[in-house]
Amino acid sequence: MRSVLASALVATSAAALLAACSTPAAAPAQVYLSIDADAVGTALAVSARTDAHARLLEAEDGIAVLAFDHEDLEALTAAMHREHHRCGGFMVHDSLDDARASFHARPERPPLDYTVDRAAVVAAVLPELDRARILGTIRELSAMPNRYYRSEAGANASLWLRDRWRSFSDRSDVTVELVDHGYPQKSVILTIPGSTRPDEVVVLGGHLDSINLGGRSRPAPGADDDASGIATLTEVTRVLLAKSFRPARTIKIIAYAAEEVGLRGSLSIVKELQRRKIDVVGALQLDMTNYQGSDKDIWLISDHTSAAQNAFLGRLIDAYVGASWGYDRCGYACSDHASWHRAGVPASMPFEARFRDSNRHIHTAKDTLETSGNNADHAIKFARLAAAYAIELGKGDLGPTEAATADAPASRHDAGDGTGATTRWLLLALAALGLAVARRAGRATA
Ligand code: IPO
Ligand code: ZN
Repeated sequence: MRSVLASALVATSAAALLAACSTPAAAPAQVYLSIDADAVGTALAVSARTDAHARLLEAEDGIAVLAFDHEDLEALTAAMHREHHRCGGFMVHDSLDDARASFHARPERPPLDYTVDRAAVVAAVLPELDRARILGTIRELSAMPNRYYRSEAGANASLWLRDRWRSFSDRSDVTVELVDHGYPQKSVILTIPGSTRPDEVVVLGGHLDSINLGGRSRPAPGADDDASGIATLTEVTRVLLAKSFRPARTIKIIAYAAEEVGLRGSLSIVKELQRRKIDVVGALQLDMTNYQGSDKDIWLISDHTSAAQNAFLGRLIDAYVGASWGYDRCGYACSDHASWHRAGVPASMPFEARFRDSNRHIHTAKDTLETSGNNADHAIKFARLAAAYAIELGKGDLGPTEAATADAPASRHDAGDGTGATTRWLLLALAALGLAVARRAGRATA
């Protein structure tokens, strides 16, 4: 069924298409794009501005595949935004076969049972989530000059995040690794292995990179897009580890590189996990959590996601988050959930606003904490949801809490359970007794 090619051609500027089709082989740094067929003209026009000349190769079921120069990717992101009011809207692949696989998402794996039966664990974790820490992390990430996937600052952001995540636990079973994709920025993956079902993996992710569509050298604070998602995940991870969470299933927290230029980091991670035949049972994407633009709080993206898992998220919001929610759509390849969905993994994306009300400063120097309200009052709702998702899909329990071992102030914890305080009083009393006995003994010998 290659007939959609015809509609793609209609939607395409004939001149750009002719120019593109008559050019010889593309430049060496060629990648393959999958893109909504109605945006083919945009991609070809972008490419025609440079000498790189893209070629439309195939189209099927509303998706087109093009050969494209990777130097033109930022310009394509900008053009998709300008002409189609889409953020992203295309995937970048290394091979034609990978690109072709985008014509149809793989059928979704058999649905899970999605039980909600970990209320006690969720109740112990949620009160520890701290909006001030989310705010602090957004502040730190957005203070970097940019987190562009090909810049030194973007590479440093990966190291910074790895170190932050590593600082949350000295458990030997918890690992934090960098994933090298062949460009400066690395993805970061923290893994908490499952206790009883380690072969089933639950993924929570967001993207680490940022972009300024006005040019690579301009500031790209990306406070909302997507420091907010990374900061939300970071706080959830901190609390799960502080509470010694021992999931039954394996949990992976992932900060993807290079989302803004065709979901490149997530596509390569999904491909690698598929190659290793790893059974990912669910993926949650947090891309923009801190700008409240609409009447309802949380918007579940209904296209290119899992209806069954979305319904589960709705139940989690009602049971644990106490926020209002609705459904909205965001189009082809709008964030990293699409990489999972394409592979047949149930994927969801809870979003900060309706698409039409979402933060209009993203991809500019104005995507700052100031333009998203200077607080983390919206992001905290997504932290509650993500923690509930990790617990109710990961299952498992809390281990013995080493409450006072970490850097946390001991007094706060003692106030809660009283055992630390009691021990200290006992020791003090014993010391006093010992002192008195020693004095008396001293006097006796004098
Ligand atoms: C985005 C995501 C969902 C919706 I609805 C609207 C906008 C932005 C996202 N695609 C992006 O730029 N991520 O980097
Ligand atoms: Zn973005």
